Amino acid sequence: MEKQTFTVQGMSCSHCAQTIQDLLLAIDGVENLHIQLDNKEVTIEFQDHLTIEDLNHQLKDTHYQLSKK
Ligand SMILES: [Cu+2]
Repeated sequence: MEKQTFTVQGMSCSHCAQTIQDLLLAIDGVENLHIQLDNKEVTIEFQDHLTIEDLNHQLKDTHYQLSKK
């Protein structure tokens, strides 16, 4: 299990945060997450087989993007 914090580009309000949370939690292997809207960050607990590319693939139809801190 990995626990990593990413910067979230494009997240500006609680609606964004909810959308991002729903999309990321729908990924098989994402176990838990915590969004800090003020810092534009998300901390994600996920299975080792997942990469940041997998996480961003789930966001590909949105204007949100994760980047490593
Ligand atoms: Cu928003």
